Amino acid sequence: MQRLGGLGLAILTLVMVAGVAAQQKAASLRVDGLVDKPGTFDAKSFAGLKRLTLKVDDHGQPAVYEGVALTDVLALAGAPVGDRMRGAQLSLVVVAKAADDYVATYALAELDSGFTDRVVILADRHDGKPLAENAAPFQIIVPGEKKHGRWIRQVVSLTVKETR
Ligand SMILES: Nc1nc2c(c(=O)[nH]1)N[C@H]1C(S)=C(S)[C@@H](COP(=O)(O)O)O[C@H]1N2
Ligand SMILES: [Mo]
Repeated sequence: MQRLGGLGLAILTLVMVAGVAAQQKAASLRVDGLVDKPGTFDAKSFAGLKRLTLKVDDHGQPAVYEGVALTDVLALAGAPVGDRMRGAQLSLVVVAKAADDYVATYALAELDSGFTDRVVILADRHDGKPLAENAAPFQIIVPGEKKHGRWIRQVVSLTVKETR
């Protein structure tokens, strides 16, 4: 009986370790496509990026989202942002895909601080807490839009693509 209990505890521990590993695996974001340094990034990769706080309207309620600028994440992967955002780069789009295969797209130019003051963020916190399970590990927040269809939850990848 006691041996069985020990075995049970061992299995439970294994399951928990596997669960944590799966969560850590899920907490990463693939950035690829037309970028110089495609890769898989996680919270640690973003540690050096400037943290931003956005106060937005969420279904008529004030909400606070915290994270990093989406362009900073794209820059980590060598996407053509900042000074490189001109001419031919204006035909590029960012395709964000979620764990449930939901997809939203953004023109690279509409994310760029040279074109707009609107800052789109990759959020990891909401109202001072980690994102809810159906949004974690990352949700894109686009301030100033009447519909929130592009507030894509559980983002797993960002792919820079050509539209020409
Ligand atoms: N991953 C994922 N993100 C998503 C969606 C979805 O189906 N899957 N729906 C979008 C749509 S259409 C809207 S209006 C908002 C709704 O978010 P809410 O349910 O948190 O209000 O999430 C957006 N983000
Ligand atoms: Mo929606």
